[in-house]
Amino acid sequence: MLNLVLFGPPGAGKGTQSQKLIEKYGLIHLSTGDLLRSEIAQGTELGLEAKKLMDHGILVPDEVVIGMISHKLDANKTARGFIFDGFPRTVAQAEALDRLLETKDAPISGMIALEVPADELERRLLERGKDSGRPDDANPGVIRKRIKEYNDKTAPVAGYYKTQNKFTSKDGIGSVDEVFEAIYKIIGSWDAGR
Ligand code: B4P
Repeated sequence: MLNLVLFGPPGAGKGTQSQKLIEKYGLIHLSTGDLLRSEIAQGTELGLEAKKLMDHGILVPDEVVIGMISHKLDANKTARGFIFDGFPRTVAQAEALDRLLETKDAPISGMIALEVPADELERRLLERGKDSGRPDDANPGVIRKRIKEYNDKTAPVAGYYKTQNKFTSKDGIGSVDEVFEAIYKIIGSWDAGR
């Protein structure tokens, strides 16, 4: 089973690369951002609460996203593996994910972190905001808040996987295909080492 955590700041290319990885490996894509936006679109109570935070670039509470992921893991018991995109975003989420996967005897294979400088992140997200309809992509102040949330609360998650020897970092600058090729090689090196 391949269980990949795709990591990086907002706009690093996690969602973009996830689409290519799904095609290549037939994995189930679990994006907490997409799951939350689906709750918002359906107008659920969870979605309404999440929207208030997301529109300001603030992380939603750990228990909300952990509950969503747990539900999705249970609903996909026969999956070949998962891409975790935008999750875990805090150390508490990372610990909860390990506990959930322990019960399924299917640990995280590795984390790949995409490194992109803040000015390029802002440029990409504002560009996407022109037609994505996402309020959090349209406002430079909200984008900077998201990057600050990442630096304060999410960046320490890398250390969590480093202590487990599961962390690999990759430059996220370059064409989408060039970044994908590099990710593909990293995953291949895990297979070779096992
Ligand atoms: P997400 O939906 O996860 O949003 P994101 O980080 O902005 O997306 P992503 O990083 O995947 O975008 P990508 O680079 O692919 O989260 C949104 C919000 O939901 C959060 O702020 C938070 O409030 C909440 N949330 C989600 N998960 C949570 C959790 N676990 N805990 C708490 N709160 C949570 O794409 C960006 C743009 O860059 C695209 O337009 C793309 O075309 C472009 N791009 C990608 N690769 C490129 C490349 N190589 N070159 C040039 N452009 C590129």
